[in-house]
Formats: sequence, structure tokens, C-alpha cells
Amino acid sequence: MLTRRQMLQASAVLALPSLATAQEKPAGFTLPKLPYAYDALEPHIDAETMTIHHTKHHQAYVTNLNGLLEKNAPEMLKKPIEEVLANLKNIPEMVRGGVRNNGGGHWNHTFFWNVMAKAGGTPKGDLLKAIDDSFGSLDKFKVAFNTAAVGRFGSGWAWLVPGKDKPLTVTSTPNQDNPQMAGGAAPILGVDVWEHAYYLKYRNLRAKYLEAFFNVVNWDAVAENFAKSKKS
Ligand code: MN3
Repeated sequence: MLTRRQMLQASAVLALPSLATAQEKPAGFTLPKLPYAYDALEPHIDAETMTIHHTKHHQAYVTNLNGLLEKNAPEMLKKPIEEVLANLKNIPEMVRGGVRNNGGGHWNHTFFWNVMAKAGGTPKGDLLKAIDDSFGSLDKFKVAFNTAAVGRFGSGWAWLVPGKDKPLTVTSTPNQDNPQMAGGAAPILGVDVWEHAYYLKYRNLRAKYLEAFFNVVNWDAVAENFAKSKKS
């Protein structure tokens, strides 16, 4: 005879979905929906910039990535984007640069949309402690981050990443590269410093855009990314 407890345990096991039939990702990449409305980040990031950035720029990376892979490495269309970027050496050399730029663009923008929110809040708990331990204070972190972002010549990104000597460190990458593509850890926060991210509202004033960006950082999402980075 099974006890009531054993019966409950048995039914709990039976209720689990079978991993063996886990669905494969459909072939091809798609533009993810923004997690908020196009005007949600106003006045800091304007609706027109967000609309063009998402529906034109990000869409173009997705369309170009699919086109390049369909013709040159169709098996990669079913892989997660992280796997495509980690295996660029397997992409035919003639299109490797294109897959790098458009695949990186797809990953970076998907990440970027998710680290912003209308009511950004402030860092707390473990994340705030890690920022304090690494930079001295939240304000000093912002200076370090914005220095990296302003100092990125031409187009690229600035990132907050888990560090080796300190819990967190700041870095930047050119074009649509990101820290993982350079063999590093996944970032927990990033900012797009291509002119298309700010030119309509801030013109050439990248520093003004960065100042505004800190009003819409989704610190809960950053904290979640930080917690994940400590598990991996
Ligand atoms: Mn962009």
C-alpha cells in the first residue's frame, strides 16, 4: 500500500512534462515584441527613436541574419542565437562577418530592450553591494560606465559585466559585438551607443543620451541578470 505522501509524490512525477519531447525552436529568427509601448520611455528616449530602432534597425538585423543563414548555414536557423554567435568559426568565411554583425545585432538589441523600463527604479540588495564593492558607489559606477560609452569611438556598446578581480566591471565593444563574443561573461547591463539610438533627440550629444538612459534602466532586470551570472 502507498501512503498518501507517496501517492502525492508519484502523481507529481507523472505530471512533469517529458523533456524528451521538448519542442525544437522553429527555424529562423523573429523580431521580439518590445516589453513596453514605443512611448513608454518618454521623455528620456523618444517614441520615434524607439519605433525606428525596433521596427527598422532591429528588424533589419533579424532579416539579414535569416537571409545569410538560409543560404549558407541553414542548420543554424534552428539554434538559439547564443549558439550561432559561439560558433561563428563554423560559418562559411565569406558570410561570417555578416552573421557576426547581424547576429550580434539581434542578441544585443533583444538584451537592450529588456534592461530598460518606464519606471527604472534603483539597484538594491546584492546588486547594489556588488556595485559599491566594485566602483565605490552608484554614482562612481555611472561615471565609469558613461566614460566607457562616450569613449567608444564610432559605433558600439558599453556593458556592465561580472568581473574577475571585482564582482563587476565596465567594458565596451565595437559594432555589434558583445562581451560573450570576445570570450567573456554575459553582460548584466548594456547601452547602445550607435547614433541611431539617440541622434533624433540628442543629435551628436551622446553624453546627454547616456544621462537620460539612467532614468530608464530596469534595475530589476539587471539584478535578475546578475543573479543568473552567479549561478552559471
Ligand atoms: Mn541599435
